[in-house]
Amino acid sequence: QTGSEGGWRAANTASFKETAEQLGLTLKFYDSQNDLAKQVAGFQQFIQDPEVDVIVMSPLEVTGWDQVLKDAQAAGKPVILSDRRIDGNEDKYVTFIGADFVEEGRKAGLAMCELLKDSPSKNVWELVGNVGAAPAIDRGTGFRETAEKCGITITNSQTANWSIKEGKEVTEAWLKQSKDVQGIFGQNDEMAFGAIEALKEAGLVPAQDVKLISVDATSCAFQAMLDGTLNGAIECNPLLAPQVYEAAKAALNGETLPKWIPSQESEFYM
Ligand code: GZL
Repeated sequence: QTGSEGGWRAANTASFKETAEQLGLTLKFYDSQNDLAKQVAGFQQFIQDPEVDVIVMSPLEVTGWDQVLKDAQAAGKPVILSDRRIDGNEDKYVTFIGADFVEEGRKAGLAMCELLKDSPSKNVWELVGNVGAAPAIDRGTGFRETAEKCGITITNSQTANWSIKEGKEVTEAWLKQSKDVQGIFGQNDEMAFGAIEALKEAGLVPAQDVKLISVDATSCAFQAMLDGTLNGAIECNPLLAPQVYEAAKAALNGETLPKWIPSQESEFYM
């Protein structure tokens, strides 16, 4: 697992632990503490571990996997990517089970266009996840595809590493430079929550003076929409374990699977 950076990750980890128990599987869990070198080391540990039959990974970044995937293949251990994709190496993993992050970005852009349709100015700030992570790269791509079509200008974009703390710090710094912002796109809920705190402290009314859209739709996002501080949340489904364990069983039975099994998701508005 990547680590424990927020609500989405907690739900994703719970899905794996609870479903393993229900299915009578032995789950060995390695927390990479959001450190790529640690995640590679954990991967190698599982390759060496004679009790491990299948390796499931949520890759922190899209690159850095060539060697360990070769080693896993040589060791005859099927690899399943959960949650996040990687670049290339399609012949070295069984399947990727996770969301279409580009589509999530497109949906966020369309939602922001709708929120700003009567606004003469359409300056939007983007809080980006971990640099190098598939959801960060792809949500940014999708958002630009649709937001720029309705006249939105992204006047600030910077990583806040999926966290409330950095989402607040980055937004505070931007507000010191200018308050000419009509929307903020948080690539996950936690960074949007940080922005909401910063807006309030700067005397701006979140979801009114400045519209906010985030991705994940964790329970806290629903609370923020009920509180009237978040305009909308694009769902990213963390409950992937049932599909992943099904794919693991199929892989051990020598079945061929599609290279990508998209997770099912929707969007929710205040
Ligand atoms: C998305 C997942 C992302 C979430 C963030 O599938 O990888 O990682 O959107 C989490 O909240 O940090």
